[in-house]
Amino acid sequence: MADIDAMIEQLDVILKAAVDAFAAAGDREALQQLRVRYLGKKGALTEVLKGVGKLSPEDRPVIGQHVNRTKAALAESLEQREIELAEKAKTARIEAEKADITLPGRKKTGGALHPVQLGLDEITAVFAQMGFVVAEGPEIEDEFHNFDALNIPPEHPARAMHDTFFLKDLQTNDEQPMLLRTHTSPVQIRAMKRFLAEGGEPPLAVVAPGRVYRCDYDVTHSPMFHQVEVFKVDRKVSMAHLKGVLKHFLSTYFEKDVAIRLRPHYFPFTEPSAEVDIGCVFCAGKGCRICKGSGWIEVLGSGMIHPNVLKSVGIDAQEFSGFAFGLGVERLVMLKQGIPDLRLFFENDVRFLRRMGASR
Ligand code: 2NL
Repeated sequence: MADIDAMIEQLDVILKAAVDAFAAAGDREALQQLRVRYLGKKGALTEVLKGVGKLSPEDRPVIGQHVNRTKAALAESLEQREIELAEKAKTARIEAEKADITLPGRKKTGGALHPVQLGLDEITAVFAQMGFVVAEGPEIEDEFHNFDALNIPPEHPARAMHDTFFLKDLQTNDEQPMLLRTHTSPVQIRAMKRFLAEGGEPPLAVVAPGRVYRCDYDVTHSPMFHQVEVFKVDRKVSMAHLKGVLKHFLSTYFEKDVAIRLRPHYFPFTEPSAEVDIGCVFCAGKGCRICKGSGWIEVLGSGMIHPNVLKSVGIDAQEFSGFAFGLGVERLVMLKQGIPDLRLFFENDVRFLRRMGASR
């Protein structure tokens, strides 16, 4: 005969061990395994029930009651722990997803225009406001538009001086060498030709901004830089018109009344030609390191369009005349913004670009 007291004690031991194990279970999976171990078909309680057959008939209902009570206690304890663990998991999830709403926001850094692009736009706008039509053209050019039409014949020393990048694998049908334009003058030539082809008659006033290329690279030269060229053709256009436009442009761009002077010079495409100086914007003409003590700073080249240039596009040089000038954008931006070194424009140091660029 099995001992009923021993069985009751065994049930108590199982209950106590189970309650301890439930408390130690760290998550739902662990608890599920314990449920199988204690309450499952092959669990600890089932094991005890197997011994019931060995009891006397009068003891059997007694132990049955005990087993049922233990089972209920186990289920109760298990359910309690399940609730606890669910609560714990929820708290952990909230903790993990917690956002610190007191943190400062991340500032978005917007883009900015490159200072050279900004200068190009500003300069172009001054002329556009005066009524000059904005024209653009190809950066890959032929010798006719870059040189011949500008009174620079094949053996002219100015060709060599332009340090041209030739594209030897790119030739037009008539075997003209192709090149990267060395100035924006070909845009002007194309603009004049198109205007006349469309039946236009002077006056014609054009501003041509854009990238140009010269095989030249040192402290003051970059192989790619920017130019703005301007011309006006009409009857009776004179140096006086040139000087008036220059004075208005330079005073507007530098945002003050700048003095200007014209010095005789030579360009193949203008006659007469003049280099243009402004009164030094750093020392107001007193003489400083920037203007090398002269009080003047050279800013651009200009002149009256050479009759050969007018002829090359089919304009009667007896009836019409024109002024033209060209300027380097990098140089003008450096003077206006006090930028000491050309290379800063091309290094793309983001600190320089943020400081000098214009946010849009
Ligand atoms: C300089 C000098 C210059 C021109 C450009 C020009 C254009 C045509 C006809 C005649 Cl279509 N001239 N352009 C004239 C004089 C000077 O540029 O040193 N630029 C940076």
